[in-house]
Amino acid sequence: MKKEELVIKAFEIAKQQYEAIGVNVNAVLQKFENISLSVHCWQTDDVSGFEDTSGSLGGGLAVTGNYPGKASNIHEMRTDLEKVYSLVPGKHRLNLHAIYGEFEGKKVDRDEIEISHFKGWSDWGKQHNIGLDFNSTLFSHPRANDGFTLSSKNESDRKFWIEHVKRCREISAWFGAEQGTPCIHNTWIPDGMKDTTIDRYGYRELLKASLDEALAKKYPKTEMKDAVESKLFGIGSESFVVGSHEFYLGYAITRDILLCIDAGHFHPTEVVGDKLSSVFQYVDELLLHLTRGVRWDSDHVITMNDETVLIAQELNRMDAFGKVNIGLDFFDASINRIGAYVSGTRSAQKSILYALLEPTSQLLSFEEKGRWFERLAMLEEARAKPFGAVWDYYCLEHEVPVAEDYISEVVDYEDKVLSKRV
Ligand code: RNT
Ligand code: ZN
Repeated sequence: MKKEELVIKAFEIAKQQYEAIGVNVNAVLQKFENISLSVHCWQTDDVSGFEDTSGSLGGGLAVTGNYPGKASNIHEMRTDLEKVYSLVPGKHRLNLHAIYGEFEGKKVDRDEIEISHFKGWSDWGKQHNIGLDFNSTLFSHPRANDGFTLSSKNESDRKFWIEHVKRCREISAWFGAEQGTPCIHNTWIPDGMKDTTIDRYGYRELLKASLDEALAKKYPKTEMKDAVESKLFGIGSESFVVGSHEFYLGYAITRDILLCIDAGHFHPTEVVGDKLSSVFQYVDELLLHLTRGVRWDSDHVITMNDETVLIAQELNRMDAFGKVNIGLDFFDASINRIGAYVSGTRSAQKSILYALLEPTSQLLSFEEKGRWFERLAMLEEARAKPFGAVWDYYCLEHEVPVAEDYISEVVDYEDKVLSKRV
């Protein structure tokens, strides 16, 4: 039997098996079709950016490995991203950072960036029908070297970073208007201290004031939406992080903006999937950064692990996919970067599809009747249903490689394109 026929046949059988437990596969696939991921641009070049500086990655961020083939200019980056999108089913977005503007070799400081530096990205987005999201870049800069940006006690530095965020929000709103889809603008700052900090309150007070100033200008939600991203600790900020979860949860609620939850930004024993139903009691919309922490916030390539699956299951159980913007945030320079992207993005998608195929109403009915054994058994049996057959069919329908077939395509791209780079 031809491979295609096999995929279709397996899908038809899978559909019946899911129907037997009350899951309508066609309805699931329709829902899945509308879920876009915002693919982060920074896995192409290890978060280097295209500024005219020789500065290194800062803010406690670390990319390990030096696998050959890293993108070193916008052209290479776009070529790589186009390859990634071609190997992933569905319609997805691109998440940019401010350091990825087209500065044409000129020194453009962070408080000088303008819409014109991002015109090329907007054109590219339109050309490929890819919606754009944006991030202020508050790291890898001399004015962030002392570990503080928006919460800096150095007034000139603090003002500098406020100006940066203001400009990034303006660029975001412009992106959103140009693309006809709201641009999510995320703010993450590295601010914090390595050792016991005395004035925790003072720094947080400064952060609040800075954000209020930077976010004072209101843009229509059809153009841009603000998100703030918390963190537990970073390299060099082990004892104190100004932008903690409590800080931003309160900030997002009181300012009616989005909270960004990065799956790697909590204690390793905390279950991030459990947080969503709490946060949604008070916050209307979320930004997620899907990533995989290994023992710490290591930003390993996403796999279909328990955490990613639980996040997806919770979104499905709350029917909250319409209230969440799903971004990816991993960077691994020790393996083929395009392979990292494709594998990680597909694993995020697989986790979501798997969650959508859950027999939720049956599980809920067991739960509400106090039938704990039945709930447990059903959850376990649902794991063994032919989810892979549905995924393969979805890939076939979207004309992207089915199952492991993308591996050879990545290797081929490495031979033809990546290995030629100096
Ligand atoms: C850092 C945050 C942040 C960055 C990107 C590059 O810990 O996760 O989202 O990874 O902005
Ligand atoms: Zn993040």
